[in-house]
Amino acid sequence: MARKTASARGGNSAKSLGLGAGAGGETHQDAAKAGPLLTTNQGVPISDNQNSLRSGARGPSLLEDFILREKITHFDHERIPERIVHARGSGAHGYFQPTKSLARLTKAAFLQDPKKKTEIFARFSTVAGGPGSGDLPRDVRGFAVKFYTEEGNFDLVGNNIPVFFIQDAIKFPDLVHSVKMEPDRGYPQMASAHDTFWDFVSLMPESMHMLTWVMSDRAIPRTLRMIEGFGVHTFRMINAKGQSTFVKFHWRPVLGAVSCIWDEAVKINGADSDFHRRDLFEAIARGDFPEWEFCIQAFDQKTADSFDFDVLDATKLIPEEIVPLEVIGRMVLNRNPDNHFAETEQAAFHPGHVPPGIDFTNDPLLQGRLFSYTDTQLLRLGGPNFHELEINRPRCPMQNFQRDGIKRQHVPTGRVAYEPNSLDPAGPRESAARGYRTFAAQNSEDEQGDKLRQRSESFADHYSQARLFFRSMSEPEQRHIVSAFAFELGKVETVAIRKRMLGHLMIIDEALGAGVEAALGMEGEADTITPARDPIDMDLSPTLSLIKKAKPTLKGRKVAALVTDGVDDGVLDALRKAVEKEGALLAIVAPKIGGVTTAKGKTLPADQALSGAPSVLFDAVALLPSADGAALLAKEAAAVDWLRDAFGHLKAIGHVAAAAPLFEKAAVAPDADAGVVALEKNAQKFIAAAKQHRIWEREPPLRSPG
Ligand code: HDE
Repeated sequence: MARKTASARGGNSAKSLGLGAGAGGETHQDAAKAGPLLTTNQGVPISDNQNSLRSGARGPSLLEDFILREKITHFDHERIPERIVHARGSGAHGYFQPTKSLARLTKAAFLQDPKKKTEIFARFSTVAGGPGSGDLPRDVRGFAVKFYTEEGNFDLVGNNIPVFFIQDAIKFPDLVHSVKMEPDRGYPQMASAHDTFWDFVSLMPESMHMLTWVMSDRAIPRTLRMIEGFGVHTFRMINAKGQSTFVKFHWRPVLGAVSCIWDEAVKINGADSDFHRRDLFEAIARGDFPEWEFCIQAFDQKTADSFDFDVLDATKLIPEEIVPLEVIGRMVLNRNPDNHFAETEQAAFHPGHVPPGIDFTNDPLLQGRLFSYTDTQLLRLGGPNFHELEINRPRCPMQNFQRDGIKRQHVPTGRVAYEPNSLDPAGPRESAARGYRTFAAQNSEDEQGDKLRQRSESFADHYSQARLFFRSMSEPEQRHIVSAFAFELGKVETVAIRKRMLGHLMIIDEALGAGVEAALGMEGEADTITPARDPIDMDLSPTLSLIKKAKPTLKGRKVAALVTDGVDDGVLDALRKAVEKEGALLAIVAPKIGGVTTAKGKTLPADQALSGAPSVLFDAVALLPSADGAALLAKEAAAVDWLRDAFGHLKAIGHVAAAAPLFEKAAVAPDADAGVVALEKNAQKFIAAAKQHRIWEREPPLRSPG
């Protein structure tokens, strides 16, 4: 006997129960009847988007259902191949504006007029993990910016670290294979702390400089709004007279560059693996637009020749103390993507996208990249017409005689698809005056050598700049580098690899090598390694240290107040005012998302519930429970951890006297140090401590390296 459907039986459908549409319970959900017509991709109106075509209500589905097949087929093809590196990325739109005309160095049109704004799209990424991986692994961050200039797109595809692991592009697949998940076991997904990575780099002394950076706090940024960016390679700028100047590109975050503590990063990955992406999106959505200064280090051939290193070697930087940064513009990110896939995922960057006035050097890593990026887009975006996707489309006129190819959008008219031609006099023509002209390098020896596979001797010093970086760090930063090496090497199972790495670290700096040996419990076990060239002691570069150059500020930061019923209105208001005056946000964290009732009986909504908002998500914290509330919180592990972690992560902690039971339970003294501040009388003292970002003096007794 055929069974009846619920509605046919007059059963419990929404309508029969008198419920409004969308209230649930119906067999056919339709929340609203109004709105534009739902159609297939062919524009055919759809009558039912809930039930596939069946032979009888409980019968087999029919192959004939072209609506079902189209919908599922499209769904099955929703993913495109992920980027082999930098797969996890977050993007934003914005603009670039020069601070002055740079005509003396370059003819690039977008750098001539300080009044002119150029549209840009930026994408920040991690390198090793897949698109769904967490935001806080220890990893390099990609910093790619597409400038839609009036003379074509300029892609500056850089990183948040100014040097790279390898000197020659031919090693890149090996480097990436070594850091990605090990092929037999499929893990780790986004971590360098495993044997294959350290095996490879320990056999690759040129990676030592970059390794000291990756083991530094730079590799665990607090937010994407607070990272520096670097073009890495030496590029050229070419002016209207055809003169070339070498340049290194830098991005400097206006909010300052800030990093996490490693334990904090580990916990953020669990508490909110989208922490960076969410932070960027929310900041832009609330009008708190991230901004960077665009800077260059400009220098001539003579200066380049005076260095102890080669400017074509991407494992080297030029200390700012030798060639200072010149601010040439600013970038503001002021618009979130409308669609993550269409924009951030489909964005196709390429270091070879340069307008007239910007040119390359012979850096062998850069030269290899010039090949790779088009090739990768052909695969990812399915053919040669990826430049027609909205996010990649130049905003200036684009016209040529290239034709056809898969997924062509543009419909060219006319019979002429070649040049020179006389049949289409109005068609596009080359221009010797305005067209891109490659700089004819004057140093002809470099350009006319024998064919050979050989690296220049000038690339042979692998340790001096690693030493420069380590020794230029502040004491806490040095401690963190030692800890990071110890953590990573501690995860390496093969003892010989650990010993080999220790050998390199000893050459970089004996204190570094000995510190890591001690932290691993491997004193005296470093291999003896003989460098190809002995390192030299360069003059220290304090500007390499994030802590030394950090300015006290709370701007753009997030402070959390943990409140309970009975929270003191006066203390909370004073705190809120003080925090907002600094350009920071105050988030209310309460035991329940429904909020609390203040001492004066006001309803205070919560921004987040305690269980979902551990203190790792905030830059500074305040504990404002009532006496009853504190007694309850002292029994909540999440509240005790909140305080303990904030203390362990060296954050400023404000509190009221009533919070005492919680402090006792967390074993934190309410006057432990200058960063633990009573709020009742003095919100300003707390603000001053929070502006330091971390209370560094607190760390040594709390945490030993390793
Ligand atoms: Fe990349 N890199 N890379 N890279 N890279 C890619 O291009 C490659 C290198 C960087 O947000 C890929 O579209 C080679 C240095 C960023 O979409 C690929 C070599 C630097 C991004 C590729 C390098 C970078 C990429 C993967 C050695 C810092 C993300 C997907 C010669 C200056 C861009 C893609 C985005 C992406 C190749 C080395 C930065 C495969 C062969 C050095 C920020 O083409």
